[in-house]
Amino acid sequence: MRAHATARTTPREGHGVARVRLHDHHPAPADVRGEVLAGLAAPAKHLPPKLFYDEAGSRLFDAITELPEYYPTRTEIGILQAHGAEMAARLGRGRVLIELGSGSSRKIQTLLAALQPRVYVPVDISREHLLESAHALAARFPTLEIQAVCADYSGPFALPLDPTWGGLAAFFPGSSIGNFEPDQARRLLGRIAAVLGAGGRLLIGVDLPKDPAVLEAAYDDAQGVTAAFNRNLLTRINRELGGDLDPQAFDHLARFDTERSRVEMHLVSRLDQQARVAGEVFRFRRGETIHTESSYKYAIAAFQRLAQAAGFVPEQVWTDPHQRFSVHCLRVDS
Ligand code: AVI
Repeated sequence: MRAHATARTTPREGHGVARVRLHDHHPAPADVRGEVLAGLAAPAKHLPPKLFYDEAGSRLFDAITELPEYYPTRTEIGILQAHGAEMAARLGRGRVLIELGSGSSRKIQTLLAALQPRVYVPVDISREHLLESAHALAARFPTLEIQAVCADYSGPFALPLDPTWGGLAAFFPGSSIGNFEPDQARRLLGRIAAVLGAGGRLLIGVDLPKDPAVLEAAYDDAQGVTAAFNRNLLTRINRELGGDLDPQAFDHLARFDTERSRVEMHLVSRLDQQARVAGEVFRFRRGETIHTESSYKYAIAAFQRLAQAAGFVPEQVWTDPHQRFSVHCLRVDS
């Protein structure tokens, strides 16, 4: 992240006075080439899951959240709707609400209605996505002050916070924390705690471990949308790095590793083959896999231990009636 962020208000026709201010930290573009070449050259091949989200991948992910098998999104929304008032009481109304990753508009709208914050600070790496959702919310909540921050929250980040705004609360939905390795997750939670300061609160959605058949279906749906999402990684690499990987020569695989409590997604080579990426040749044996994503599932006590190691005190946790998903309220220890 560059030292100096630029700030500007972003007027939009038809929305009256814009209440959206953009703070652009100009997040460095990912070193796609370096990460892909290193991942494909490793003895256990792997690719970084953040590469899923190009335009086509983001559209496929939106479609995943609507699938009958993919329970997390609708379950988390149900929890927010059922317990919004209690969450607002914990987090405090009329405060500053930071959202990490400006993702599902249904989730944030439910929370904004319950919390009625005085300032909303969405943080997202994609400038277009950030502004699009900020302006949509500005139209829906015309009195809300929106300070949108374009930054990569998975690394060190600072926010444009005015001390007169009072207490801070953050929202990190979708079990996105599960896509980080536990060590990285602890470090990320530690950075969030540092941004919030003593007494600040974090509301975080965390997927729970469950029957492996339910988990594996959620990541390998009958319509093949998740398989397309997984293979799109290869299409993106071909386009951006100049490659001739054949996405159809790889099978989509999702499996739950009970010991590590994580769903792993892989692309499995259907045959002995080789492909060229950015001028380098890579060989794949039949059955060899490229590990593309881990999605950790944390039991309530396990997640609370992780949060405590990062400087939080667990305050409350809400789940759905089937114990599929959890939403934790954590307070930064003083
Ligand atoms: C974004 N993230 C929390 C999703 C998950 O469930 O781990 C990504 C995903 N991968 C396949 N389906 C959804």
